[in-house]
Amino acid sequence: MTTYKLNSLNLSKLKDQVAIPQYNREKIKTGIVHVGIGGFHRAHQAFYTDQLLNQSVTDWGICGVALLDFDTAIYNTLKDQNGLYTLVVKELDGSLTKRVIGSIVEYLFAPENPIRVMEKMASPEVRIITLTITEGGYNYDEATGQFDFDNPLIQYDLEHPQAPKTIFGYLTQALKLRKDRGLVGITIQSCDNIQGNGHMTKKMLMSYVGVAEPELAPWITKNVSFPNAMVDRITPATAPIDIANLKETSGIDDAWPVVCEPFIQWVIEDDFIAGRPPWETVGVQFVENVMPYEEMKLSLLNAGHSVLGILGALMGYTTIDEPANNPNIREFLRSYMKQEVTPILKSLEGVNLHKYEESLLQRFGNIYIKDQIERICSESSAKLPIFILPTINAQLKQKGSLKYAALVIAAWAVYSLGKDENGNAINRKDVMQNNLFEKAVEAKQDPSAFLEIPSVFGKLYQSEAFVKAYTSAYQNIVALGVEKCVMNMNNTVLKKMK
Ligand code: CS2
Repeated sequence: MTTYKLNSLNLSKLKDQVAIPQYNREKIKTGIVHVGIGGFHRAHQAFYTDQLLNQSVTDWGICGVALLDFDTAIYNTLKDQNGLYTLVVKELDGSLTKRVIGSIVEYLFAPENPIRVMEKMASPEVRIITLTITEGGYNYDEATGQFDFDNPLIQYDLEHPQAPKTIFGYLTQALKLRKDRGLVGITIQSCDNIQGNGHMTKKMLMSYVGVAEPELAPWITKNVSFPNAMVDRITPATAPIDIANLKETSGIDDAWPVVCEPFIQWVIEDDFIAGRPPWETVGVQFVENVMPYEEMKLSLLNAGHSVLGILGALMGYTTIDEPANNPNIREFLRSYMKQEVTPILKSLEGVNLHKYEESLLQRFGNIYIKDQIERICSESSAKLPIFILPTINAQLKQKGSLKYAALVIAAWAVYSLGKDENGNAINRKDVMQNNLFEKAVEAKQDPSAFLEIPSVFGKLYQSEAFVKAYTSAYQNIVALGVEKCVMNMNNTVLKKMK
């Protein structure tokens, strides 16, 4: 099979192999600036938008911004491929559905030219700035509930407003330009896994603006909207084999295709001050209040991932389907969902929580996705306060069940020592890694020491009920190993049911 390098020039040559954009990309105007062009954005928002552009919509193309030095590789790839990439959906039966996505019509590398990025955000045709900057990117301090001004990058941005490093520096200067030029307002839309992600974005940005450009604050309040949204599509990191397979089976030489599951969902509050694309025509749900959807997704799907990831890593597994298809771990996760999570969720019209849980277990168990446990466990110090802590706090309030969540946190303490149960090193990636390791070492003498990280656990260490459940789980894991512990808990439930 002839192989073609993926770029605009070769696009039409690929049309017999794969679905390609049906629109003239040169005619598409940029209406959205998106910050953070990792796999998730390219499997989700860029895919929805590509479908939209196929329907003859022309003014909602995306300008993808790579914000961090670390993003050089993806930026260079997109530049090389004129913004094109292949989305490979791994279906439940193992077949692959491939499609070249064309909705990223421009791309910028912020460290190379910060002013261009601000100018783009401030250009009149841009009406939405969307973000996937990860949970940690919001600079929220769990301990104080406030914006973390001690972060050296924030200090840097305050001193270098024209060449910032964080999203807050960029947004502030771009909004200032819009105000000074008398332009219309704009929507800033988070696509990250955070409860109330729009509220969080607004709160954090306003804190920064309050110090950096206080006179801008009233303009933002009046002219910028921050809709909350729930986003969903499991998107593992692209593996070398995915790249090789694509070349072999379709003749597409794509340096960075994106692989993902078939499921996709985006639920958004319809609060776009300067207009929005008709995304509802391609399956996006617009609702008045997205909070219950977010809560459901974060505390069941994302938390479910962390449960499987942390327990799985300790057991020596490498991909999420492995613990998900281990009957003991699967049963444990099911119990966590049923006994600790769903009882605290608000009911949602048209959503059957039981079915939602079962569909998650099926998605996690998809053997073709091969979602990396390493990806799931990365940056847990930013994830667990969002995915699991609210469940624990709600259960504490109503003096309800805690033991499943406590076991997961205890497993995380053991995980943070860096070795699995077979003595093999665990590849960890977390900005707080050293701190976590130190506390994990202390926990060997006194398990509760691990809970004394206020920026992660808040005041949890003061809760007698939690500390008790957690300490007992910790001791059991050390004595018996994860699987036996989990089996014991599952058996207790079975006995009670009899
Ligand atoms: C995962 C998410 O990062 C994580 O821990 O749970 O990336 C998850 O795959 C997505 O939110 C799915 O929508």
